[in-house]
Amino acid sequence: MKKKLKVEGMTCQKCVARVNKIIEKHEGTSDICVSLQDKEAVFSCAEETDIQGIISAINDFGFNAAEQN
Ligand SMILES: [Cu+2]
Repeated sequence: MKKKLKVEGMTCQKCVARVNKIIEKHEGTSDICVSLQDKEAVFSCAEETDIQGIISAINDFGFNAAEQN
């Protein structure tokens, strides 16, 4: 399934790469696309993907992530 997260607080491509890496590390994710301009992260995920875990991990880095439909 597709997932979209609103991610506030990214200021440059390093932030984008960081968020990308965090999502990538979580099980079941693929086709990750993080946009600085749109302030969002779109990716495919599986049943076992821990979306709340991804959100917390992103927030731990000082960004502000929230689930979006
Ligand atoms: Cu940055």
